[in-house]
Amino acid sequence: MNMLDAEFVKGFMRTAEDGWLQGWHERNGGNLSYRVKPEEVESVREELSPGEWRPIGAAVPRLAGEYFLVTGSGKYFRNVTIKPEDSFCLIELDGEGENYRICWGLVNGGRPTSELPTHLMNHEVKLAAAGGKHRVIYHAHPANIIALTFALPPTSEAFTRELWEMATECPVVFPDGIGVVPWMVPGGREIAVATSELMKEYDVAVWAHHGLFCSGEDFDLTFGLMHTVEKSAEILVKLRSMQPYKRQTIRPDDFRDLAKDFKVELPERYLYEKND
Ligand code: 2HA
Ligand code: ZN
Repeated sequence: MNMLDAEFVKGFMRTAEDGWLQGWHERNGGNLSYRVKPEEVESVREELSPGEWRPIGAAVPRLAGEYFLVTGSGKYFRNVTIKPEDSFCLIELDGEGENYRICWGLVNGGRPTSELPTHLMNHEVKLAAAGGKHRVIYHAHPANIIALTFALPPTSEAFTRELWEMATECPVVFPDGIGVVPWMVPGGREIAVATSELMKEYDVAVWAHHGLFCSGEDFDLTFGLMHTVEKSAEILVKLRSMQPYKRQTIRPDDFRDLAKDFKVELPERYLYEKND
């Protein structure tokens, strides 16, 4: 099958396009990866022509032999549907999970995203932590959540509780809450380790003054998670732009009622008493 006709490739491109249309991907901002299913790899096998092995920059032994679709370093989400072969690639990992090779795409040269270590370390954590169901890691630069990293305490408790309060669906969509990585230099192993540690507990991690990482089972769920978090952040920014206080809000006991009816577990550490 032609790569661009494969459903998993179409889903990848639509996600990138949707993120672009949301305004989350200025210039080359953001990156996306998808852990390809074995039968999906087989369906495009005749399209693949493996290149040279290159170091990942991190060791991900549990992902040995896996294939990933990933956006290219320096490439624009804007161009993913316009020139797909130039904008992303399919990579294969070696038997140690230390090297990758490009099997399709990036026809004009280049490398997978600069955040490849974070993507792969997150995939490795999720393979263990979420019963192997998570396949998508998505990084974007949504303006409202970034704005909040200058205003809220950089803690999981503050971000989770404030965003839960802004939209009733939030605790149902991300009941485990949100992790927060303090400002760090992006693109390397250190931020990858910090993010993947948080991904053991959360499906969402904020990078202070930078953006957001989301993990999910498929493109719809992962994009939907990013969208829900950013929408909630937008409401909080709007509220704080109107007035510094909340006249009324969703209270801890309201969340407990919600948890019962929607059959989700909401950790008590987010349901602390406060005055706004
Ligand atoms: O430019 O978003 O974090 C891609 C990025 C780096
Ligand atoms: Zn970024």
